Formats: sequence, C-alpha cells, structure tokens
Amino acid sequence: MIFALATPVAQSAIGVFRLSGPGCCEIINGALNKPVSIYRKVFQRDVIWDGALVDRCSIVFYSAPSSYTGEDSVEVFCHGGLSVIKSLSGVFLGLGFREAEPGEFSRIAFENGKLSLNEAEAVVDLIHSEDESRRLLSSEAVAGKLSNMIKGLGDEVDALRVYIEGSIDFSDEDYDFISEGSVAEKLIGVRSSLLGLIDSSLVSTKKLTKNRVLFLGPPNTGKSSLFNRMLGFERALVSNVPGTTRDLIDSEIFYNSINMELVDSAGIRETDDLIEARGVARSQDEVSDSVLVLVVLDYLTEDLAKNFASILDKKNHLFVFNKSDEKPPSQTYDCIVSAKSGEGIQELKKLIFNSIQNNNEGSKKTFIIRERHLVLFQSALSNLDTCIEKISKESDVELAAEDLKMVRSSFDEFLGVKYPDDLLGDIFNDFCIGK
Ligand SMILES: Nc1nc2c(ncn2[C@@H]2O[C@H](COP(=O)(O)OP(=O)(O)OP(=O)(O)O)[C@@H](O)[C@H]2O)c(=O)[nH]1
Ligand SMILES: [Mg+2]
Repeated sequence: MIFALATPVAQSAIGVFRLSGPGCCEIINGALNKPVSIYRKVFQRDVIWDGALVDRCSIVFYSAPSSYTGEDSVEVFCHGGLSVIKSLSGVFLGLGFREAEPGEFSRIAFENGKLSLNEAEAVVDLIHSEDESRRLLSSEAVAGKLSNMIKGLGDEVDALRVYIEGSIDFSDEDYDFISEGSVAEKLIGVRSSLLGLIDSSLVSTKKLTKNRVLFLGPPNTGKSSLFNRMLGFERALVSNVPGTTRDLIDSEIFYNSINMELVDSAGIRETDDLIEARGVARSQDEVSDSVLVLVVLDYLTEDLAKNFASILDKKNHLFVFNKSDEKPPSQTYDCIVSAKSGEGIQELKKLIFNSIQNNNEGSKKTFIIRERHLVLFQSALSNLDTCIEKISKESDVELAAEDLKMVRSSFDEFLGVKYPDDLLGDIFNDFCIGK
C-alpha cells in the first residue's frame, strides 16, 4: 500500500493525499471516527490517531478496479497546513502505508491495464504543459485517441497477415488470393493512415515544448537592451562595446496566456576572438531550437538585413529596427522600436504573440508524441513499404507476412504491450510524486 501528497508541499487551502493498495479502504476506516462504506461519494470524517483528532477531512473511497490505479484507492482532502500534512503522513505511515515513488500511481495504472504506455507518457506531458495548445494536444493523447487509432491499424495489419499466411497454404490452387483479396491496396491504405498520423503529430523535445524566441543580430544593435526591456528588468549586461554578450541568456515571460522563453545571444559577425566565435556558433545552433527569431538591427547595420534573411531562410522570423530614438530606419521592418525610450515595445510583444500563435506547429497538429514514438512509427512505415513491394511483385509472400509481424511489433511497443526493460523506469521517473 502506498500513499503520497498529490498537491505541492506548501501552505495552501487544501492538501490532497492519494492512497492505493488492496484493502486500503478498510485500513483507513480504522483511523476514522465513523467508517465509510460507500464508494465514489464524498464523506466528511475525523481522522483520529492515538485518541486525538488530527484533522477533519473529506474522504472518497474507490474500489478496484474502478480507480485511477485499478486497485482499491482513497483520496483524502485535508486542510492545507504544513503541520496537518505532516501529521497525516505520520498516520498513513503508522497504518502501514509507504511513501510512493514518483509516477508510481501511474505505473500501477499501466500494469493494471488502466493506461497504455503512450497514455501514461501523455499524462506527464499534460502535467508539464505550459500553454493551451500543448495542453489540448496532450489531453487528446490522455483520452486515448492516438492509442485507439494505432490499435485499429494493428488489427488491420493482423487481419492482413493472417490472410497472407492463409493464402500461402493454398498457393498451388488456381486462384490468386493476393490480388482477389486486394491485399496491396489495403496495405497502401494502412500506410497512408500511418503517414497521416505522423503528419498530424508534433514531436515534443524538451526545448520545443517551450516557445523559444531568439534575439539575433550583429553586435551592439541593442539585443540585450531589448531583451531586458521586454522582461522588465536588467537580466543581461549591456554596454557600448560590441561583443558584450558571449553566452546565451534565457528568461521566461508570460503574455496573453502563453509562455515565451526569450533568449539573448552573442552578436553574429566574422570574428577572430575565439570565445566570441563560439558564442556566435552557438547562437546559430540556437536558431533551429527556436520557434521565432528576432533579427535586431540598428541604423549602422541596416545593410546586413539581406544576410540574415538568407541565414534564416524558411525559419519564422521578424526584422526589428532598434534605436529609433536616434535615427529613423531607411527601409521597411516588421517592427520599429527603441529599447531606450520603450517606443514600439508593446507592438513588438503583440507581433511576437501573433507570430507564435500562427506558426505554432502545435496548432496545426492533433497529437503530441515522443521521439521514441516517431522512431517506432518510422520503422513500421519502412516495414510496410518492403511488405507492399513484395506483395505487388507477388514474390516472397511468406516473407511479406514477416514484415507485417514487425509492423505489429512496433505498434505493440508504442502501446506498451511489449517494451524494453529500462523504458518503464525512464518514463515513470519523469512523473511527479503523487501521480
Ligand atoms: N540610443 C539608443 N541606444 C541603445 C538602444 N538600445 C541599446 N542601445 C545602446 O547600444 C549599446 C549596445 O547595447 P547592447 O544591448 O549591449 O547591444 P547588444 O546587441 O546586446 O550587443 P552585443 O551583446 O555586444 O552583441 C549600448 O550602449 C546601449 O545603451 C536604443 O534603443 N537607443
Ligand atoms: Mg548583448
């Protein structure tokens, strides 16, 4: 039997404990002023320990298998004071519960078939999601839509494999099972469904789950000044010496319900200074991890705009002219600002916001998936391709059935029907305690 505080360890209005394990409801009843005998209903009860009142709590019992973990479970809503939380933890330990590991509740849920592996991963993404669009993507996966689609494709693959294997036994007869069964067309159908699924999925990497906005430009154009101005405090050093910023500096701001991570970088120029050259190389790498690049220029560097346009190519970017308090620009820009006077800063924030919203890859996608899932889907796709080739040529039909077994096996690994040993640890360690 395990227990954990499901809410943060901090003073708050209420704290929620979660407990799970066979028979745990009866054990908890032993510490209540009056036992609870009805499941899935909220009761107010006093928790009594050593003859003294610990706290008056709201309590819900769940009986196996109708709970998150699939085991008997209890939720206890207590007053959110740290001393109450500490005393209740003492009661649970005294009753024989042990503290849960991170993700242990979800792991039990997975082992009891309440969640597929991909749904469990989506639970982590949902907890970690910081803005609306990512939350929606993870919720779709938590709700099992992606798993169901893969299960459906897996069933089709199985049926086709059984059909192909069956046709092998009758291969001497004067009947072309493969073409009569339109096997090739059906396989192509499965392939295009899988391809469609990949296209509608956003692969989450740690960096891309944040909306990183990179400040890029020649040295001394005021990137750091603009970065500080947007944050509202002096985060990065500013000086009139070109090459002040050497490393990447990031900081988050929250604007109109989206979280943006602003990243200040070293000015880009040809340089002999080795340290600065490294900084420059790093900001070029950083371009690929960003959702938006702001090219910051001033009146001395206006003619470099075209160089940046070619470096950035198809990357989502905005040209920003800074130091408008000193001189107006001589060409058109997406935004004209002065980090010094604050002119144009609100417009720039709005532009960034709109640009992120419009270009948010996520907004065009249906699912959020892990790198691991993409690898499995791609391997399924390539096995389908070889299978389709064999079937179309009507050669090696026996081997074509083997290809389909491999496709099925990739799907099973996605769903967690089978998995390598260390994978479970990797996934569930990412959870917080109490989930
Ligand atoms: N007049 C005026 N000066 C500015 C403005 N923004 C920045 N500066 C000045 O421009 C100089 C360079 O500013 P930084 O913010 O350090 O420029 P940077 O682009 O980060 O420079 P590096 O880190 O060296 O690449 C400093 O002297 C700033 O005070 C502005 O809007 N108007
Ligand atoms: Mg700087």
